[in-house]
Amino acid sequence: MELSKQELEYPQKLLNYMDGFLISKTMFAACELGVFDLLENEGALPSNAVAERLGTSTDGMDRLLTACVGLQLLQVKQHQGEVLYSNTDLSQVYLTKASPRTLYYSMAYYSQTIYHCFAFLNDAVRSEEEMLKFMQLMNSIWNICGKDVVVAFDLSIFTHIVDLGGCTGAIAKECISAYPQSTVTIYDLPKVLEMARNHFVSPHEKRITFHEGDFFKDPIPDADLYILARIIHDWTEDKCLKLLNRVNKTCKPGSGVLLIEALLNEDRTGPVTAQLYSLNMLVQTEGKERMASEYINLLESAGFKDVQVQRTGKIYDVILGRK
Ligand code: ASE
Repeated sequence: MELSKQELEYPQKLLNYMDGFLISKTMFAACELGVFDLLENEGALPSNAVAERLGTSTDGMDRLLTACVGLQLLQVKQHQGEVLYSNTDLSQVYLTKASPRTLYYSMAYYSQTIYHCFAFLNDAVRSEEEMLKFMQLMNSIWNICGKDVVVAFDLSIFTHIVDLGGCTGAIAKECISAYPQSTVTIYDLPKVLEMARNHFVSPHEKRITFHEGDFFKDPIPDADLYILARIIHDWTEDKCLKLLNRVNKTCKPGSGVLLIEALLNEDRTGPVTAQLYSLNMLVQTEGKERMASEYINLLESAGFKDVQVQRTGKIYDVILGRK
């Protein structure tokens, strides 16, 4: 596209884009402070009256109202030496809460939610790098707790293990090191396994294999033990049951399922780490941390029996069920 000399000398469009968020935030502030609602109910008012009614500073409100005039969200008129502000037709119809055509709630959602999410836009766009950082986080805790969770029960009777949502293979490596007879398949989404192969699992590791799939829809390969490490805590009750039922269907009698999770105490007293992680699950996922009794119920509802719980004293504990 041809750019005029004028546009190149004075990049108006870029300046408008640069100020775009100042404009949004000004409109959101006026909405949320209740400027348009007040002027709708009271008619034209001077800025000090608006400030007083809305409990703001007079100087701040005067600047906000003036900016709204510039944005054509308010109009201004002089009356007996007083400067009076009132709504424009546009703000009356769309920015007052009570209007049948109101956009007030869109403005509030943008201001309170989307605006804050956009603070992380750069990271979201760099998604590959972000995913690697997340996988490194997922991997690193097993340096501390990995050994404990795989030896909490004697798993030597299970020779072929499938780690559902096995991610970087950290648990798979712990299993083959603790159980010399075992082989482990890391089951995860294709893009996760690509990262696992490129950054985490050596191709010389012949006892570890990969299986691409979505554990909610794709076939689950045969095994005598299924491990779900920090998987159940990501999901709602419905999805946990769906997943555990799928695992149960694939299991042969005698096969096992091992959940690795940060257990909450039954009496709600702690551990504080698990309580804090549960808040993080609220922020980052659909799930939550659960008590041992809740995991036992989930496993039994999905058809597992002989469910046993073993606490490790570290962050992550283990629950073993059998078909
Ligand atoms: C998940 C585990 C984690 C999903 C998102 C997550 C962790 C952080 N974000 O399955 C690891 C646990 N740590 C915390 C703070 O929750």
